Amino acid sequence: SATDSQIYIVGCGIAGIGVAQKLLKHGFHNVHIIEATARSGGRIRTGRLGDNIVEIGANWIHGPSKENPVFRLACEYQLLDKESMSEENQAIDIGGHPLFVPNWFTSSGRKLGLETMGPVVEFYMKLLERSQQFNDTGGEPLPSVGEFVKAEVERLAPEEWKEDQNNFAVKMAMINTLLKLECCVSGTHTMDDVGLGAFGMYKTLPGLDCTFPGGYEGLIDHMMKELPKDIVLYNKPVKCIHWNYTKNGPKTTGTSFPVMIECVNGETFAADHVIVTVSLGYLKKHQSTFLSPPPPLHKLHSIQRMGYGTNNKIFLEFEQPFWDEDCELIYLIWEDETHLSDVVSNVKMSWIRKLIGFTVLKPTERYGHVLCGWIAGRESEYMETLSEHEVLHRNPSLTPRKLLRSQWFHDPYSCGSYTYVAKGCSGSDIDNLAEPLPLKGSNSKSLQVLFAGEATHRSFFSTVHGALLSGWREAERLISHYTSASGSGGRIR
Ligand code: 6YU
Repeated sequence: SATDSQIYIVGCGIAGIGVAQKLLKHGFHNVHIIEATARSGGRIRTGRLGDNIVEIGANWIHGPSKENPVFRLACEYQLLDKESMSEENQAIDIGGHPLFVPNWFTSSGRKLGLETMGPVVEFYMKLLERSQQFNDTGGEPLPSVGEFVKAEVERLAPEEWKEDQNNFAVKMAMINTLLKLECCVSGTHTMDDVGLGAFGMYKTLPGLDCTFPGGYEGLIDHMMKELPKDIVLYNKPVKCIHWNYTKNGPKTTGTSFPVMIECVNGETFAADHVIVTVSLGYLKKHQSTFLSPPPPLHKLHSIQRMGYGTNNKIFLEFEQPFWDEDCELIYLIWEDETHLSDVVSNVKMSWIRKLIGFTVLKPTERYGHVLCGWIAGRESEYMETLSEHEVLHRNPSLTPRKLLRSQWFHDPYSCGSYTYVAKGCSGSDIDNLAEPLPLKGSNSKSLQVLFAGEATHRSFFSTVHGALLSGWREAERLISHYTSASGSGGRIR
């Protein structure tokens, strides 16, 4: 029967776990997850810095409210604090922009006053909001968010800013920091690579972003406890998925499976359906070998065109804070950067200039004085290649006692951080990523390879809830395939 189908899920991140959860609930029992590494969770990863837990990967529940399945699960498992679960917190709707209390520091260590910064942030936020509005209207004036924002700053910067040349330079440097921050949010090298027309495709949910006091990985642990103990085959990187596979056809072994999974260690697994949840970065890097035969051209082109970049964190622990007690976000401004740009001209020499600043880990009673630095793009990828000592040394004015940084670009199974909609891309590229192989075919031969994962969600790409929903979506696709295929022998419990 249908529930006897051999199903393999490639990747044990939250998308893969979500697929398994739903399929098992519907009575499928031959379900396995093949995972390249020794752990579950993928880009959800909680680490340690001294006695503290820190998030190496995903940080927040974006939009923690009823509609968010990650929020619902986290509540069910009792992983959040009271405040995050309150109706009041769920109702706060600020379009995905957390209201952090900021401090502004220049690269020479000068602390800037709110009266200088406030109007600049307000001015910039309006431009960013306008950048998101072309998705509904079309007719965007420029190809990328970066080009649009920079052109509008040049065009609209208030006259009174220009009258005070000194402050004008600082204000332009501030816009650069805000653009670099947007690179971190979008997971891109430069906002010039992020498509203006599709920028508004990303949807936010109500609720003020919250964290997991005990670590994001607690969510994964709870979800894994609900799955059979031996469902995951760890340490088995998949090398190639052979679909439309005929070699083990009726004449050889009696049973024929349309898909054969080949692992790096030579092991093979025969399957009726495979759900691929590896990152878009991994698909890009291995596009010519991961699927055999290769996917149709429109799918391949979308894999190539869509954006996938790097956002890294650098955690620093200090004896004493240099920031205000109520400060939640420290911005760093490079005063001499008066030309509008979010990239560094000499990456090796000046990669540190891409660092936007730090979020402050709260509550202080738990964390002590720990900052989380944010850095995106190729500057961030270069930072990964340096030793911890070299990373620290680049910043002689700061003297932390401990350091820990993420290295997502060089992680061989993430190959970067998350997806963005690149210049020239649209929602149909995401649909192409999500399209199963083959789409049509005789019933037993369709839906051989399905695709889930963060990159395949049209409005919540780049998030944990997007990844989870994409996993559920592909499980549902298989379930309804069998439910509607009357006569093919399938009945779902
Ligand atoms: C969120 C947040 N957050 C920060 C950082 C990162 C990410 N995200 P997985 O990769 O998890 O799983 C795949 C598995 O497959 C994995 O285990 C592999 O080992 C395995 N695999 C690979 N190859 C294999 C092979 N060959 N064989 C076998 N197995 C293989 N999301 O909600 N809140 O705060 C952040 C953040 C530094 C790196 C994040 C955040 C993204 C999530 O972590 C990510 O989407 C999911 O975990 C992915 O799950 P998955 O299962 O799909 O893949 C306007 C506008 C702009 C749009 N962007 C704005 C939104 C902001 C997004 N922000 C994120 C920010 C942070 C800080």
